[in-house]
Amino acid sequence: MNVKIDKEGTIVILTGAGISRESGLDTFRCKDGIWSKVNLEDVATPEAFIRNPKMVQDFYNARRSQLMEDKPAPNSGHLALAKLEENWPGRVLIVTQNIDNLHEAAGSKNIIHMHGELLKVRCNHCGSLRHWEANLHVETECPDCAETGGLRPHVVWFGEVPLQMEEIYEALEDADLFMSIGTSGHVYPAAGFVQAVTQLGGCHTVELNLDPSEGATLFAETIYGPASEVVPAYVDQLLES
Ligand code: BJW
Repeated sequence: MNVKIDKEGTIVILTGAGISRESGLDTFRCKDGIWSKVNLEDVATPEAFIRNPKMVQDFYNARRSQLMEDKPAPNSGHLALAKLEENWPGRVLIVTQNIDNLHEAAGSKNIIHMHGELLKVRCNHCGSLRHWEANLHVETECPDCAETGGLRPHVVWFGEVPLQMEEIYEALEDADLFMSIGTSGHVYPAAGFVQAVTQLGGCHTVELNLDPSEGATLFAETIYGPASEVVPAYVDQLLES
């Protein structure tokens, strides 16, 4: 860490699939990642859900079952961020692109899931939003309006607007430290956050990732290695500084 952050300051942490990889969850764009096995146009767009809802439901059913059955545990990267929130005198906000529940399992409280949550579904007919652990089928009836065909995973597909964007940009405006962890920087608007805080001024930016991301040169500080190692080390430095 090459600067001192005000102890009362706000820390905004963007996380991506890389932080959950050592917990056994696949990333998207690594060599063996999700997009090497399935076309994103077939499963992660609203058009795909209209064209072939079964294929989309099956894709998310498999990932939901993995969370429910394998019960992946948070790793030391997730745990370090929970420790930071617990011990940092200022505000700590995690903005995660991940739809898994590993930040919650680690004990973090202040979390925005900008790309949604795998254990939630919503109804296109009545708009209800529910915690959901079972498989979802095209004919599954909505428990609130009893319509079929409307229930969908509560996730943000390409072309849809990510969640809680106003809250995220407000936090970025206040940020004294912006940390980006385990994300490749391919997907906007998340990939644009580093530029946004840099333009606002007064915010230190750091990338913690396995490899340099698309936007690596935009960060003031970069640290490369597995999240389970580099995140706890960085958090300890912050708390000791
Ligand atoms: C490790 C590690 C270890 C590995 N330790 N690190 C042209 C230009 C600009 C933008 C656009 C454009 N054309 C279209 C767009 C917009 C589009 C977009 O960005 N497209 C790009 C592909 C170009 N974006 C959208 O459509 C978004 N909506 C939008 O823009 O709305 C408009 C709007 C915005 C704001 C206000 C108002 C209006 C929606 C994006 C939805 C993304 N959805 C997905 C799938 C749904 C969720 C799910 O199924 O899980 O979200 S796509 C997928 O990518 C998923 C992820 O959250 C997201 C990001 O991936 P992530 O997390 O970065 O993973 P990877 O695999 O890419 O990277 C992993 C990294 O970890 C790597 O760097 C590794 O090195 C590292 N790593 N092991 C540490 N052990």
